Amino acid sequence: MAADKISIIGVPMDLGQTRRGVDMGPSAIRYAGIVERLELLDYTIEDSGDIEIGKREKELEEPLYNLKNLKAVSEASELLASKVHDVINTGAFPLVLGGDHSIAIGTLAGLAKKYKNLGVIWYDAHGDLNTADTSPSGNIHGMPLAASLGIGDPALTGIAGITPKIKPENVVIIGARSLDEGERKLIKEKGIRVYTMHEVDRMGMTRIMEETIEYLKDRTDGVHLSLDLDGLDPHDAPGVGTPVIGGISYRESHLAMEMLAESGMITSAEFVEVNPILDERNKTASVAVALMGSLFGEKLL
Ligand code: HAR
Ligand code: MN
Ligand code: MN
Ligand code: MN
Repeated sequence: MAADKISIIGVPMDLGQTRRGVDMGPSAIRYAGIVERLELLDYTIEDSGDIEIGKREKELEEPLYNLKNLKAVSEASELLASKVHDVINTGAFPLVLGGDHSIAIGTLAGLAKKYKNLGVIWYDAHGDLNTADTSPSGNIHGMPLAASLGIGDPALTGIAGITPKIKPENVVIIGARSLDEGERKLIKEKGIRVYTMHEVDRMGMTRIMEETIEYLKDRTDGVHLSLDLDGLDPHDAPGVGTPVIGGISYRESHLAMEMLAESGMITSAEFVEVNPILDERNKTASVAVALMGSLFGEKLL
């Protein structure tokens, strides 16, 4: 990895969706042993604790035009953006633990202050490319990739005073199998590179990662991994709020992380949507920790 110090930022965010429990994701991942696991790999680990998240808006006050908890999500995003930027400035690798996927808005905002050509690997069953106009749910965790591309409400696209944070040609989505109509349209319109589950089946993870690494290598000045645990099959990662059958396996995911580790190109990462309330004996948090182990260079032999 690019740094020998890793700084963990917990984001107990659950306001980007409506199921309770995903705010306990950072605790579940710590309980599953993330700090100890990465220390074994000879990194210096700093756990910066959790950032503060505001309150859920009352049903009566919401939604502000199909954007649930917009104000609180927007405020938390600003806070996370400055935290991430502070971490980068110390030279450490920012490792962000969610929380629902709306936190990516803040993470990418913080990264955009430094990286002008940031690459993003979006490992997810979903595209997260909705806006208030296209979202079937009004849940902001279905919108962070659109917001980071500068598409959507200014309260989400304008975090940290930079719009957009990333360019469509620097994004690679892997594992998609649940895309809404508006998301499909946007993918075609913007020419975003997507490896759906069809490609995972057909090409295999090895070729997908080889292509992804080759594609991002020369065009970017840093690469962020945004890993939504629902990208994995619910059999391997049951503790997520919006499971979709037919996902990426545990082994394929390890392979992907190992190839990213070998590439040395990842400069920041976030692991999101771990919900211990919906989990089976903290299995999903443990899977997240195992994948982080591989991402940071753990080897079997
Ligand atoms: N696409 C749907 C929506 O916008 C479902 C999004 C589910 N989201 C996540 N993020 N877990 O990947 O509501
Ligand atoms: Mn997601
Ligand atoms: Mn998802
Ligand atoms: Mn492994």
